[in-house]
Amino acid sequence: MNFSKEANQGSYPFLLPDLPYNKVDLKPYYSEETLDYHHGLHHKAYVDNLNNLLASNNNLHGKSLEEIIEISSVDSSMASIFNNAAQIWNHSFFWHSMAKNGGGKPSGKLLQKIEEDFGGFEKFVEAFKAAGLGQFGSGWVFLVIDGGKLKIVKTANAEVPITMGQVPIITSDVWEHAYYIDYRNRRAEYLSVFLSNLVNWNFAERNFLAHVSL
Ligand code: MN3
Repeated sequence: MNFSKEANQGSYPFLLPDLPYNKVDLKPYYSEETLDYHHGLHHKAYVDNLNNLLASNNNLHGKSLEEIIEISSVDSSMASIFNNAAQIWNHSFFWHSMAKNGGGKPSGKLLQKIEEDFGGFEKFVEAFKAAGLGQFGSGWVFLVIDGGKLKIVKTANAEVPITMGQVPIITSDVWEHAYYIDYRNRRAEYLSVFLSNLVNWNFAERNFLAHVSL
């Protein structure tokens, strides 16, 4: 998937990738303060933790982030490595899932496929919000391709759809740290604004077309 190159994730030691926009670009929907904490502290902590966990794990040096996620996802003794690696992947994917002047509707083949698989764009919007709101506790809501169909999946904690054979198209972070500074406990409002004003449909279209043209 070309997302790895875009996020420039490399291998051990992993670096905190830059945001794909300036920290003021998502205002007033997603504040600079939230990005300072969420990217500069939360995402960075996952990178530091993973590097510390891998320091004595020579056999994982040189592996890509996706390879580390795959290997650790099936070995319960590697749960800490999985959690931190998957959270790095999820956050990098999430930053790209938002854009300045985002929101609205996708176009072309992706819009057509959303209408086909959800029975209309508005039905997709409602289903995405309901899944994000219905995730009890921390987690993520994703639009994915699964077996040729677009689906909405919610994952708990660090879980990431790439370990389930699904192709992520877009995601929203529903951990409280993702929205508490700007929206307090109003997760529904955050999800609604995410879809109206933040979601990066250009990124979603690239992910969708890269997959369907294979
Ligand atoms: Mn987060």
